[in-house]
Amino acid sequence: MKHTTVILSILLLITSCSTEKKESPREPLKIWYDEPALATVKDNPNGWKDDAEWLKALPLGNGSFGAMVFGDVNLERIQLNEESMWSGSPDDNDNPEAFAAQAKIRELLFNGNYKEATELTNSTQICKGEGSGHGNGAEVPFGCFQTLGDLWIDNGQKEPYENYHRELDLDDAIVRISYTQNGVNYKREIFTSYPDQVMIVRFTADKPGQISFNATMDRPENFKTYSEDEQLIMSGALPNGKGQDGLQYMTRLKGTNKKGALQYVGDRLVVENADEVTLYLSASTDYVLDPPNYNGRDYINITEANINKALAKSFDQLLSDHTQEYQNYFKRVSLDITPDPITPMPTGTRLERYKETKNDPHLEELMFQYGRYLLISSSRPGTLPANLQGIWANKIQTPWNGDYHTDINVQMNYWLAETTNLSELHMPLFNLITSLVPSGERTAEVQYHNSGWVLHPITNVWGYTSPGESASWGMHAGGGAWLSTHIAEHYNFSKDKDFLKRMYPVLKGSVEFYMDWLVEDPKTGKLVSGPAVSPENTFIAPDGSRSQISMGPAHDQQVIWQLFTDFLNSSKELGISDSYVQKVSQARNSLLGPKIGSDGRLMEWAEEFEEVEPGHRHISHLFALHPGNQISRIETPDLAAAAGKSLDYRIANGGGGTGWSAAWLINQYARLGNGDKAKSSLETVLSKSTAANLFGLHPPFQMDANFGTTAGVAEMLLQSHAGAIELLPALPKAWPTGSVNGLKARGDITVDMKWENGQLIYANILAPEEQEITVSYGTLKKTIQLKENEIFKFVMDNPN
Ligand code: FUC
Repeated sequence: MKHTTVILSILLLITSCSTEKKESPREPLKIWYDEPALATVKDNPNGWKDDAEWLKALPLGNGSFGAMVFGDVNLERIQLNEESMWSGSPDDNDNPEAFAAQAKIRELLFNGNYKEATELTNSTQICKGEGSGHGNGAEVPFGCFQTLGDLWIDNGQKEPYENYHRELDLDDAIVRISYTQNGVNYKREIFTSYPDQVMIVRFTADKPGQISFNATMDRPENFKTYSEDEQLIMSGALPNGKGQDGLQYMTRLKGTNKKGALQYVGDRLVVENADEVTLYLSASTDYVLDPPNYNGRDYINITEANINKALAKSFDQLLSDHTQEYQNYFKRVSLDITPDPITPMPTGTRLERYKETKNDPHLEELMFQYGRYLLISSSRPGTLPANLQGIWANKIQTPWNGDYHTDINVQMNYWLAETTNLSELHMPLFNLITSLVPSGERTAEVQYHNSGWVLHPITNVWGYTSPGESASWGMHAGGGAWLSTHIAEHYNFSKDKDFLKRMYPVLKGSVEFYMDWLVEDPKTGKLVSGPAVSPENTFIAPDGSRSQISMGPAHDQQVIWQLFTDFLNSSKELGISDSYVQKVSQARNSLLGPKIGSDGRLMEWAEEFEEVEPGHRHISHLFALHPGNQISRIETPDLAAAAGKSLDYRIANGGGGTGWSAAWLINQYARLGNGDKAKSSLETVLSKSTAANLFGLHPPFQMDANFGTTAGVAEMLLQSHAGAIELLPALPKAWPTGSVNGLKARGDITVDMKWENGQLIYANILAPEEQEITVSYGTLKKTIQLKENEIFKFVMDNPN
């Protein structure tokens, strides 16, 4: 923050510069190991089984291209991904029989006939066709995100090695490997460049003529590898799920050498006795996020042009362009939660030790920054959004098709985007949402005879918007509302009015669907959603049957409330106050709102049902607490207390166990101002749901836990959802001293903070535009006037 500073001292006047921020040298943000991930251990072909070695490999990515580097000495394996490597194709899964049964289902539900209503929902409301193939959709039209293949580099040696080190440096997004073999010190440096759209792999040695290897590329199916024009090419087509070829792809590999020989022989690149070798790899597909055909990218020429452009640059130039572009995102935020120096220890050992001690602030800092690293690596302007595995998948059948689950998972991927200062990286999600409108309109019309657009709990890159193939999880029409709330969040943080104008029709289209979808509960007169599930949870109905289907589950009610509220605020921002806005405002006021049950917990369903699984991983009825803002400890303390009881109860019953679920709890406890419980959920993520390479585990591997954890830590330190900017709202006792720079609050406000002995020392607050804001710290609340681009220094004097 290099701007003029305005200082306000709170409590006691202070002008001393002793509170000035001192830049202390930060610990290196490295994930490192003293042994390789073994490339010789084969992947389990079962997509649902994690591969322990793959989960030791180090991820690189430029938003669309991903690589997992094993760093094995004699056989290097770099597993490759391209974000659009999806089998399947666009398909019509909307069920024209659905509408006719809806009135009957609602009547049954209102009359308490859950068993019959559930049966009728199952037989009439689900999608037509095979849906997601029960999460195994590689061969059906839904399709599956899958591996691009592997680059294998075999040096033909068997001798022992020593001094082994491999690392991923989050500061520059480079993997470095070094070791000594036969008295030669070898090095590999690997990075994936966004500006140049290539992966670069450089091999060097400290003695001449020591680099020899055979390199090839393959994948489990649907490929051919050959050499052409002094390049190695792997290309093929994926099945479209209808018996034909679908997506086409190509990967090109080119090598350059200093001394020695380099040639292309059949499906191999052969290097002999070189001093240094650099490999350039570029991949693309014919996919375009453009319905209805989703194709037309000139992938053959694109890969060729990328390689040629990269060849024209020096290695140093490629490296510095990559580093600069990457650091422009990464360096915006720094976090330091301990004054203690780091004890050097390989990350795997550190993680194992954490499982015992639950105490390693450096690992927690690393995990926080890793989430940011992973978002930068899997989501950049112009790419597809990060999916269930970011962009990293090593199988043909990725769990749950590596799709976009819209009943928590893809939303969680983007919670950190705004708060951790990566707002531009949110854009791929909006491109996806916009692309879903045409098929979502068709689904709204065919399934429900409604206007607007709708989306259920899953989608893919082919515009899937129908319900899932089982009503128990698939009858969730709230996906569109939840996704649309991200539009307002992006605007709230960025204040980008052009964005809001552009996305307003999408937001309105979502509102239109729910305006038609809501019906009046004959007993209460309140507007309720249904037939609907509370994401993936099951209750015992009064008739003793087990069901997921009801009218007005809290989650739907809350996401719709949030959507309507966002729409009303957005309309105001854009100066729109027509009769439709009035109608939405009235509807919002008639919605069935959050209710507290007889046991003091926030109710998950409109009636007080017993849950089949009281520790269920989804905590969807607390959406209003986080990420929504209908409930807050300031505005609605009773509801917040009830939400707290629900959380505690879930945990007491074994909940919050899967990676993303525990990550959500960090955020929810942070919203409740309970830093110690938030920290305890962070401990759960790290000790139970984190792989050796710090990837989140459901299990299987799922990246939402990484993103949700980073968002949770940010939420512990800064909040702005309830009007005021809350400084250190949920600081745990375990982090008494620290600092954070570059976090974002709503209003395009950047905040740096420093604290000691658990007390805030100062906060530097900066906005690009003049505005009046309220800042709170504990019970202290101050209204302050921010001036354009001037740091407001909020100083606590003698906080103890
Ligand atoms: C939701 C969750 C599952 C899993 C899947 C990808 O269905 O209920 O736990 O995370 O998404």
